[in-house]
Amino acid sequence: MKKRPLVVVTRRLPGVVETRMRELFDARLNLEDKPLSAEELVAAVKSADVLVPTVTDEIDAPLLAQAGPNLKLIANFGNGVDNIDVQAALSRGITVTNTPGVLTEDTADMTMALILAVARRVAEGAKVIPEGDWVGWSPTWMLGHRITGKRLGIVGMGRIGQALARRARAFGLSIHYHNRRHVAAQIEEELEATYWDSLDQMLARMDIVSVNCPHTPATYHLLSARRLKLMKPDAVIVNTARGEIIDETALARLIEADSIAGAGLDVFEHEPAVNPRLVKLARQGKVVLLPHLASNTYEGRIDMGEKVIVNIKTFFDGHRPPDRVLPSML
Ligand code: 8YV
Repeated sequence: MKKRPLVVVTRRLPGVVETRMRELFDARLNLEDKPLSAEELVAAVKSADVLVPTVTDEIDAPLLAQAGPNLKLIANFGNGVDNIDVQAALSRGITVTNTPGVLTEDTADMTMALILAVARRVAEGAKVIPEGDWVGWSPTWMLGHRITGKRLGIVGMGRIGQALARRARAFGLSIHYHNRRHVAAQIEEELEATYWDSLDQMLARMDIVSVNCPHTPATYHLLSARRLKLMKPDAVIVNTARGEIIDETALARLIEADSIAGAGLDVFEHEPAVNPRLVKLARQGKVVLLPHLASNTYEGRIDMGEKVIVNIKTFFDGHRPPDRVLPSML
């Protein structure tokens, strides 16, 4: 009988996914859900045939240098692979896969929720009654901003950017985007989307900016202090991609100075640590902070697990796994 691959999973996954993994593989699960220590990660890469990490595991080149000869596949439980030094893995003959597609709609929903939360003061308003502070309706109290008729600038028009654009159109926003290249003409037409070759020029004209590109060396601090300063003082920015794409300190400074009106952030540069200046701004109601929730649905997590299983299974059956991460994607 063919030996079952030893699969080390770094975090607790939904029950049905873990059960299926046990049926198919020699699965080493993390039932306590305690992130692996540096030593435990080294032990995992030394012994495993497959490592299943998540965004909370840093799979860098020094760690991969200690990998045993059996490690042939890193099947990431997640879409973004910025937690993995993919080049280092590929150069050691290790295949890397991710879980694209199944998080798209959930992430776009949460991005829209953040846009509404910031513009219409949802988070701030939701605290008033539980805290016993409501004295009654007043015509000028707690006003937000209308989003219908405003301009949304999407930075990164991949699957999630496009799913956001579809939702935003239903809310009456006009769609603008900056991307490495144009999306297909048919999609551009359907979304009535305006392509901006220059990110700088787009930023200067948008009412709402949404970050939806992957974090790669090329997008680190893409929203730099200089670029953030180009935004209109009444504009807001939301980020459900990766914290590292925005210079968080510069963003906090510009919101404090009323040079940007607000922000809705689901991701942070140094998760789970969050810049105290942003926390203070959240208390003041200028920003809405969510703890990396954008893809958190029961359905999404099971779909992600299914993808991980299919990637491992096809790989060990001698086929090309469907979600290989290729150097051209980085
Ligand atoms: C996941 C994400 O929760 O998939 C991604 O890239 O950012 C998240 O939605 C996380 O990555 C799981 O590893």
